[in-house]
Amino acid sequence: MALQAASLVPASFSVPKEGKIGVSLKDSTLFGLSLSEPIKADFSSSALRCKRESQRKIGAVRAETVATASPAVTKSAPEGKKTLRKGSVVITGASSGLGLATAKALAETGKWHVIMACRDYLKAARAAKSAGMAKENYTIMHLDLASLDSVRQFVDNFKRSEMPLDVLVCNAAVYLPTAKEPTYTAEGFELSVGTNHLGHFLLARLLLEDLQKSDYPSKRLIIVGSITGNTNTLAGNVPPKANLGDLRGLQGGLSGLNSSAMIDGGDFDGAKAYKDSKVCNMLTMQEFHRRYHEETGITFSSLYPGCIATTGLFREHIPLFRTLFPPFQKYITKGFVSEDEAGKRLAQVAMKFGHNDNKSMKFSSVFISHLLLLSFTQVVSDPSLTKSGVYWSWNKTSASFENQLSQEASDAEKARRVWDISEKLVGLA
Ligand code: NDP
Ligand code: PMR
Repeated sequence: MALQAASLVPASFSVPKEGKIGVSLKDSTLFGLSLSEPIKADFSSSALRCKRESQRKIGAVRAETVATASPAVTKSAPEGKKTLRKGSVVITGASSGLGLATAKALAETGKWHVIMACRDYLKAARAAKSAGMAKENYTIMHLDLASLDSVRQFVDNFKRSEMPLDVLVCNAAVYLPTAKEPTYTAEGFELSVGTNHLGHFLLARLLLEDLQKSDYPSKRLIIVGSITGNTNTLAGNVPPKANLGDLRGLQGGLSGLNSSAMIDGGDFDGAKAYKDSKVCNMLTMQEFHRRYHEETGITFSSLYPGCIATTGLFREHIPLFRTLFPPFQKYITKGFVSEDEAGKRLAQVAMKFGHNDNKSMKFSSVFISHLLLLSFTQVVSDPSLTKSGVYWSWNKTSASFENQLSQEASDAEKARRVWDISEKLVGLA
């Protein structure tokens, strides 16, 4: 009940309290590495690719929320100077890790209002406070991706709030590498794929029309992917490898009853289920692009932000893993990236022209010369980040580049089938 009561409350209403190559990763295994097996050693290149509220409360939200449904660009008299309203971005799983860091990075610009779509209201409120986010820059709304009812409720609440939607970031995820048996979402889907893929699939589909309505200079749908779902990399070759097979498990509803809990129909493996879910995330982004980019002008992107080895994603892993994983990624693979840096990367993908959205309207010669200079130093986000249908990664100097997806993660026919089956599972078809 507390969550429901808090689900639509803007920040100002909150009560702030503040591989193994060849062996399974379960139990006592650490990095899943069996030294007897050869590793496809391309370290250098892989690092590179490497909830309802009364109308009264809704009225209060309208009154308190900075991001309103006013036109994106307004002329303020008397100078007739053009001003851009705040962008409005929904970020799932913004209560920790990458989602929180991204929310912080966007809120700090003063140009974005962040809707933190989180399952734990108090955790999100404390996180935003300790990140130093100013109350006028965010709203917390309840969303539990492991329940399709909750997803629908969130969408309903969001629409009632009449906030615009300019960017949707599908970031939340669970990773259950030590689970021996599958656990399930409210509707009975295996939890990792149910949360990471199916919850986001329904959310993105239901919010597509809101994105389409946006008059903001950039409207975007971003789905966080990962290197570990891409078998064209060393990291993606650490077993268990992602593999959606012929989708028989997904087709069967991932219920573990009459069908397998795994997409490919195999035995349950929590680490593989996560990696499979990431493949679904990356396929979904591309299928959105193929179906809707031209018609809607929405930019669809996925990304691998780097290995953020310190986040809560690894909370279910054995303690020794959690101790050794950050130094392993820092000093051995050199794929490590801090939460702050990863947040800036994702924020870059969310913002059209990075730090210079508003300035880009002023075509002074000073600005142009600065832009030319800065573009060489990557301080200005890469304008190519505006391209749709791309899986972004960053190199060691933190420059973004368009990365190659694995064969399976770029299989258009598989993407179409995952879309069609997912539609049925979430009740859209
Ligand atoms: P965290 O565990 O820190 O963040 C995950 C977020 O998802 C948390 O806010 C969590 O909420 C939320 N979440 C989990 N389940 C649900 C649910 N049912 N409904 C709503 N929210 C939920 O991990 P990261 O920040 O590392 O992960 C963020 C994204 O980055 C994921 O998509 C992950 O796959 C991706 N990624 C991470 C990498 C890494 O190295 N860490 C590398 C590549 C990709 P709560 O706080 O309540 O638990
Ligand atoms: Mg990996 C360049 C090498 C590289 C990179 C960038 C990652 C990222 N990993 C690399 C290599 C290796 N890892 C190697 C050689 C091993 C065997 C020793 C290894 C092992 C390993 C394990 C056991 N790595 C892991 C795990 C996990 O449990 C993490 C995982 O798969 O989560 C799904 C993980 C990760 N390695 C990464 C990244 C980014 C992760 C976790 C996050 C994710 O994909 O979302």
